[in-house]
Amino acid sequence: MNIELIKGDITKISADAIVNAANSSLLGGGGVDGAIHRAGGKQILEECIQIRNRQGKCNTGEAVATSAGNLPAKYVIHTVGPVWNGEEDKSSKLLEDCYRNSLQLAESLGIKTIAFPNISTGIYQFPKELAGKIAVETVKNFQAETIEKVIFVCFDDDNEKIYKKLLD
Ligand code: AR6
Repeated sequence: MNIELIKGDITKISADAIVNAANSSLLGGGGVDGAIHRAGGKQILEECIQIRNRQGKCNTGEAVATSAGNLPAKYVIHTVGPVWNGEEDKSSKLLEDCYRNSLQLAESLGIKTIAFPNISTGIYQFPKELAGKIAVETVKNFQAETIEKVIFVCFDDDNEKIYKKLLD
């Protein structure tokens, strides 16, 4: 599995799947979630509503998939990161679940390339260094069968620096 770092906007990435840092409601929000729904159009929200009608809310650490509407990607994988509350062990495990469950769902869809934002490190205030370490370790430990490339998309300078160091 190749691991790549890109600085920029995940809505512009033409991977098979991009991951959304959503919330449990799956109905959109700010940050990368807002950007994905704005750029992808109403198709994504409609599919999120169907998922909610089927299974209820999406719990923290879990992942669900929709198509990607007007985005260059084929799928959006929506995962819900933990809100940082200082409970390091519990939050770290939930963040690890986000990455692992997203990768597993991608594999079940036969996906070859997947792009992740830095889940939980914006509005949810997870410490960026720790989040980066968890993201990179979880991806490296994943036994991939269909996935050939994972792209970490860093939007802010801090995360770009952290991921450069982690991936060196
Ligand atoms: N492309 C890539 N990364 C981005 C983009 C973008 N267009 N925009 C922001 N980021 P956040 P969270 C980065 O706040 O912390 C929403 O309201 C950003 O710099 O989007 O998981 C949801 O609905 C940061 O590094 O997500 C939830 O309620 C990273 O994406 C809540 O925010 C994550 O920041 C989730 O909070």
